[in-house]
Amino acid sequence: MANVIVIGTQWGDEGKGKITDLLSRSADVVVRYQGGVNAGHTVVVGDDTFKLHLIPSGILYPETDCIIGSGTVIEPQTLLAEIEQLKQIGVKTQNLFIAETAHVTMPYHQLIDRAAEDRRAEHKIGTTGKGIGPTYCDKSERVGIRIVDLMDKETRVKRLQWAIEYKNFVLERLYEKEPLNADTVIKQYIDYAEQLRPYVVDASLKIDEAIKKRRNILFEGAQGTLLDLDHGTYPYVTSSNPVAGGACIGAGVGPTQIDRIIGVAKAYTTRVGEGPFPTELLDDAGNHLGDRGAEFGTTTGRKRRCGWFDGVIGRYAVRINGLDCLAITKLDVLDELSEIKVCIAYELDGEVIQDFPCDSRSFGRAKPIYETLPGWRTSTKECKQFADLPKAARAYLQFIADLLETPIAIISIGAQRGQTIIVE
Ligand code: 2SA
Ligand code: MG
Repeated sequence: MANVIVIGTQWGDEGKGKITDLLSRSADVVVRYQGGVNAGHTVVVGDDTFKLHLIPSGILYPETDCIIGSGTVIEPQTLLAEIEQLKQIGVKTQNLFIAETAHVTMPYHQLIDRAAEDRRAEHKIGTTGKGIGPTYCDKSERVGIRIVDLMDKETRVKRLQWAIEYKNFVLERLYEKEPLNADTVIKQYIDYAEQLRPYVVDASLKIDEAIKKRRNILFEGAQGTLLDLDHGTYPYVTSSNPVAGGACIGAGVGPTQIDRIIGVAKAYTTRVGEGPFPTELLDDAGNHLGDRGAEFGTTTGRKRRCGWFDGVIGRYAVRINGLDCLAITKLDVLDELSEIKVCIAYELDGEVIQDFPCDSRSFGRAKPIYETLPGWRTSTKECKQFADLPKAARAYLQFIADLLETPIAIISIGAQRGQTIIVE
């Protein structure tokens, strides 16, 4: 297994939770390296469904260390609720660790996130409203509160006081919103800090210790390649780096420590929030994918937009992340279709292009060029190995692998742990 990064190749919600859960079995350490409570992983174990936002799904394995790394942003109330939810079902959290250098999402971040979206009106991004962008903004502006700041009993009250005063100014003057009561927020965050204290570590050091002991480390990306701040469909992106390179920065490890990078792709495409989506289906076919795939956001419950698999995006994800192999999820959602389309190139202003256009305006004008493949119209849900899949399903997967010039290593055909095919 060695040190592996798992990332989303599309706009998030590719089913990374299930794939990381699977790989967590062979991992000794699982690390989240970016994002915050905007992420949502659904893991199904038997009759139990877990919805996790910050805690890596590896937490379900008691021997696995789970680290929330420096590049993440931590909203303490949600994190503590997740810890509580796990405790109630008997999952211990003594294997959870939080980076002291991670930034903290404060109540003003959520207020500003929503107020800014309102102010942007038709230019809105469609954020999750969880305060992610404003938390990362403060990090860049160097006015953020880090976990380590909350741990320091001598200075934290002053530090919080100053930050809240500063943000109250922004809330009142810029957004005409009510200011926050500093005392209430400080009291609340000191309480959170003391509850989180047992989990706080120097995360990069902890990961380095694991590397030196040759333990297997799994770096778990949240969101997806096209939501990357630098390489996604800017401005309709999140404020962190979900791409594989983000793992090194967010976890605090050097690139030489990474052995393998796995890209997770849905057998079709979904997107939540605003922004262009060339293969989007606004007809019955799109509704069919949404219904069969239960395409609603884990965090906000928003309906996801659905469309065909986009090979241009797929090839881009292979390049940007340096993918070694693919995990294709939700293949079973296509089971009833008589025909399935795959986008193999775009037509942009009369020209055929193979490469993803980095500029959102060009991307917005790109028209998909499709190859139509036959469907299989049988259930794949019970298949145990690649050879069990219907011929047309195998051909569909091979078509994607050829198009992306990347082998498929894992296929998922349902939410249960057992509904997974490892390609030999
Ligand atoms: P933000 O809140 O600043 O990160 O939003 C910016 C854009 O990033 C998108 N985004 C996501 N897209 C898909 N899944 C995400 N996570 C949740 C999930 C989403 C949910 O796993 O299901 O529950 O709605 C996620 N997080 C951020 C967002 O839609 C904006 O386009
Ligand atoms: Mg998700």
